Amino acid sequence: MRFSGCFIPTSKETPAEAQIVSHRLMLRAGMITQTASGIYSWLPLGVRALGKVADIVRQEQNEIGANEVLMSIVQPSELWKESGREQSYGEELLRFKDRRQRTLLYSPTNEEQITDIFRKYIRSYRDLPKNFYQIQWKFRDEIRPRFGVMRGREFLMKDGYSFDLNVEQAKKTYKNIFTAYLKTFKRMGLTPIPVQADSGSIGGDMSHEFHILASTGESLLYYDKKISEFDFSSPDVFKKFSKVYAASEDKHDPDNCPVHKSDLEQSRGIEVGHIFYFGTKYTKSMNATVSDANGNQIYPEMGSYGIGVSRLLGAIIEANHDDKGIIWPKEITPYQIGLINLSVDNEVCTALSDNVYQGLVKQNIEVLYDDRNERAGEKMADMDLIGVPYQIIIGQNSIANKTIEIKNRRTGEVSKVEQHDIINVDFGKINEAELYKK
Ligand code: P5A
Repeated sequence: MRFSGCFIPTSKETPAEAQIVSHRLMLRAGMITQTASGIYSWLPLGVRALGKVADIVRQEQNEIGANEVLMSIVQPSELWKESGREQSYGEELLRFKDRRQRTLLYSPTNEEQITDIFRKYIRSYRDLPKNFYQIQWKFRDEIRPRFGVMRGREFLMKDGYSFDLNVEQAKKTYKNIFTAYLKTFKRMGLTPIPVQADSGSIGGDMSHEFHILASTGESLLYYDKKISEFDFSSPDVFKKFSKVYAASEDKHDPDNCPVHKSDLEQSRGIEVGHIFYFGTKYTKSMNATVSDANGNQIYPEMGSYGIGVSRLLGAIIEANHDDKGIIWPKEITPYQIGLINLSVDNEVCTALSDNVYQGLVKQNIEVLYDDRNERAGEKMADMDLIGVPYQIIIGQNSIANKTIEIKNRRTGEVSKVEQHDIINVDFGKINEAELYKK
């Protein structure tokens, strides 16, 4: 994309309302703009990064055989009367009336709705297990929306729901999803810490949260310091992990903690995922049954599994930035390469930049080409703020020295690629694979 044709409203000003760095940078890089308290519109750069997060989540869900659905955002309140949550969910649940005075609600989560779909179609044990997910907008009328997309009222979630024939199978499903979550966050360049958690309004008796450590995190975590040596990529990670103590603030009981005080660490974290096993809570209350092998009607065992897709953008930026701006991990970056033409008035510079641009586009590399007629300093500052991992910088020096400069955004290191023929660029040296190999 040519920057001149993009809508990327960057800003030098530090927004007064933004208390944490990820919120400030998302606003300054022109990724999001506030619509109302806790409600944001996503601008083109934000949409691209959000899409990258969603793609990884989707691939890992498909990998474990989950079925993607897209449930309506608006639900009838009757479904929530059946489960009892219409009352218990409280003020966070946004309700409204349609023209026939029926009460509708904007989904904060969808356990009831998926159970309703399940009971309409699935009647036999032979159809189990089943695992569903969606990537869909939620609304929760949070009492204190803050930190931008971290705690919004409207936010994007991956919510998954599983149905199994018995407790044993359901626990196996839970463990598979636990493992898939670790892999999902790892692919985003993050180091997730799973902790035992409280089930809250979802209900149930087994629950884990996944956290990214950050001083700005809203949650307080307690864990055995051994966890820093833990190998989260081992195949039986759940079993191994169950032996190490790690708990959220709500779950941690200082009087009954199995870890000695001297071995107990305390840190703040951003909750990017939360999974629940709650058995028959919804299948029973909503009378969703299947027949078992003996022809008896039984209630399937359920779990639900959430990833904060929009919150993850905040968490990723909290973990990857410096005083100049964002430093995207390559898996999430909205563009793989930034190309800056420092002298648009110089014909040779522009011809060279255009050539490089077209060459990269031909290789299907997502490139943001700053062809704007702006001051060099401004263009470099914008590219640093936006945080594209590699910048190709072309200016009068490139012509004089027959070199193209490639800057690594994270290290600031500049490497020079020599060109024998300055206009006909040798892309062997500046393609994406070469750059990211370093
Ligand atoms: C699990 C999926 C649930 O809602 N029902 C369906 C279960 N769990 S949860 O913990 O309440 O939410 C799942 C994840 O969504 C993110 N999240 C938020 N992100 C931004 N703003 C919010 N206000 C917000 N609330 C929850 C979190 O990442 C959470 O782990």
